[in-house]
Amino acid sequence: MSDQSPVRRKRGNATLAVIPALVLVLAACSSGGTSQPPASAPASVAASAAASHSGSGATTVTLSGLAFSVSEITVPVGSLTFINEDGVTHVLAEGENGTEVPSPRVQKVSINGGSQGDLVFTAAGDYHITCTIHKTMNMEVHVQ
Ligand SMILES: [Cu+2]
Repeated sequence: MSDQSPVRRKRGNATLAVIPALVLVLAACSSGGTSQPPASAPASVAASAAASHSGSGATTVTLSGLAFSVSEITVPVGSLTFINEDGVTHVLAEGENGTEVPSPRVQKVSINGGSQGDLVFTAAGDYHITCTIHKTMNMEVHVQ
């Protein structure tokens, strides 16, 4: 199908709106097999803006364009809030590339579009977090 279309280089905010649609198509046609990450490059830019990382415990990560606003984050033990700005549901779980680990240390959470939800980290450590619906969504949470 259309899974061969390479994700275009984005050159402005306008293009960001196109990326979700592209990723949707890619995710739907996952039979392509190639697991090249979708335009994750702009994440670093959006990251600093979208992630409030005050260190006061009030930390959030935004889900937008089928991507995490940050590729990794360091937080204290406790809840980490994810704000879903997409129009689709994201199911966040401990794992990678859409697959939850066999014995997750974190209760996965389903977050509807336009809603928010928390992952609760009860122990320090490094956690890979993925969306079980959109396997290209991956980030790392360092819990202290
Ligand atoms: Cu998702």
